[in-house]
Amino acid sequence: MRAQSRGVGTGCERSGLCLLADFNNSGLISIQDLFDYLAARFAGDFRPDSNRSGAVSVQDLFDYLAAYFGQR
Ligand SMILES: [Ca+2]
Repeated sequence: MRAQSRGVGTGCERSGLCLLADFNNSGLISIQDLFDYLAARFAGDFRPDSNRSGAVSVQDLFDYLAAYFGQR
């Protein structure tokens, strides 16, 4: 699915215009986004804070999966 992202490094993740499921800001939602999300999560990165609560919890994983499978 084509996302509304403008690509890596464009700052769309800060503007809120990116789709949550397009974790790597490639402009596409693919299985690589899921892998990148999980890799970041297990690396202790802050980006998997899908619901922007300020902490990474299991709810973030559920929220990301809902976005991923909902293509949003
Ligand atoms: Ca992507």
